[in-house]
Amino acid sequence: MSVVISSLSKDQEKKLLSLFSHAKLHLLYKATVHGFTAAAFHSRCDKQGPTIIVAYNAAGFVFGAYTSKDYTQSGAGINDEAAFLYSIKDGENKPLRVSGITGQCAFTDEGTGPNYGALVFLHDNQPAVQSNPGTRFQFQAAAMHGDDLALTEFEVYRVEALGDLLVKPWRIMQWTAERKQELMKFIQNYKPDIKTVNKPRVLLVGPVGAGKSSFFNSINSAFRGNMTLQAITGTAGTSVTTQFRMYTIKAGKGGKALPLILCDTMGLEENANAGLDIEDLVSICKGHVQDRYQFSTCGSILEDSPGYKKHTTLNDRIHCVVYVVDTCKVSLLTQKMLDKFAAIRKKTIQMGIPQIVLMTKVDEACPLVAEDLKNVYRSVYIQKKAREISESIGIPLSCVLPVKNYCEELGLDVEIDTLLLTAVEQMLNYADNYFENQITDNLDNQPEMYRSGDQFQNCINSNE
Ligand SMILES: Nc1nc2c(ncn2[C@@H]2O[C@H](COP(=O)(O)OP(=O)(O)OP(=O)(O)O)[C@@H](O)[C@H]2O)c(=O)[nH]1
Ligand SMILES: [Mg+2]
Repeated sequence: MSVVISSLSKDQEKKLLSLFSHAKLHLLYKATVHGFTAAAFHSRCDKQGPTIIVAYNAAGFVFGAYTSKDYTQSGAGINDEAAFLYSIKDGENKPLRVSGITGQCAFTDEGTGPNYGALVFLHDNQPAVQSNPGTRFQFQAAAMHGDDLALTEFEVYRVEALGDLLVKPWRIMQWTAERKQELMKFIQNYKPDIKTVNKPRVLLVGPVGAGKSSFFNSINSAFRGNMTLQAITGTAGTSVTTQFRMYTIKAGKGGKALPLILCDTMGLEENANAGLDIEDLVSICKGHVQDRYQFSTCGSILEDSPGYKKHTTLNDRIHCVVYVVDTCKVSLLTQKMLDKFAAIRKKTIQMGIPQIVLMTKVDEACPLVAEDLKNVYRSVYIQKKAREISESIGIPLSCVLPVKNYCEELGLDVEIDTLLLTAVEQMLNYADNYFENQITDNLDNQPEMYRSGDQFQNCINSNE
């Protein structure tokens, strides 16, 4: 099968792409190969989503039409505010871009060649265009196509958005200093619903280099008010973190410890005997592994191993598991790694622990987010990655939280903090769900478990 090659020069393609914010072109149809007929056009271009027509003439013009809508041969006039006609002429830097006349439809979706009123392509199933400036689109014929209506080539490309911004963010955030303060207050004043737990324990699990240790450092920095590097971070072939660490965070230097323990682990590796061991992870979740336990590649922690805690209470257990994943690598997760996630998920579900996904490095993943972190919930690319990871790990999209860790900054940033603290808020909310389940399970046996006088106690009393 021969490969169909685009007739666009590098310069023409660059100019064409400059009409979009971040897009990729996929050639669908080329008339000199597939035929200058409406039928050939429809067989390859119908129901392809956003497309752009690229017509060439001997006068050196490359011109055509973009629509964000499907061609379906419905016979109807199609309204499309995003549609435009354009022209690129050799020697001119900026493409001509013509929007539709307000209130008029962009094209007639019929079985003929694409009919934009002012430009009708493949007119009479010929390598020709009919030009009627003023019908739906207004332009100077000489500027659009140099009055040369015979086509030397005619192509249609699918336009795939790479990193466009959604008009409406898929999650609403307030990026203000007040919101950051509100989140800090919520975290500082948080109290588990259950008496027997002092501080919820949140476990960070994920592939090597995903940003687990950096997340702790970032939260620590946000509360300390300056950059901290308590956990060692960086890149190496294997996990930089080799010890199990349980970190407490202080509200300011010398301040009170927050009601939260972030547990950092060695990175996951896809090979069976490398990286964090699943049996170790189960022991951690059950509270048997003590702070600073040195992970071993020779085997999992045993009852008589140093650092093994035999007798545990609910307080020692993990109350929320956070899968930390690098956004740039979401599509690159191998089946072996996904299988590891699935095995961990199965164990944590059995233990009834809530789970969420932290998608780190959103700044590296999308240039629009690197430019402005407030774009994180407007970036089509980040949304796509969040959906992808939600599906591949099997965790609802509502439990996927994109973040940017501190890695090169010298000072704090309200927007970075807001995103990070929102993730912690969610972790505490999910830990609460775990406690609520414990309370329900123990309702008849241990009523003294509840924190008296709080909202939850009132709720239980009113149901009695
Ligand atoms: N740009 C960017 N870099 C990040 C982000 N988070 C982490 N990094 C960088 O990614 C690298 C790895 O981060 P770590 O926090 O050490 O990753 P880890 O998951 O603890 O890795 P192991 O302990 O080796 O398993 C470091 O160089 C960090 O600076 C982020 O959100 N954005
Ligand atoms: Mg680490």
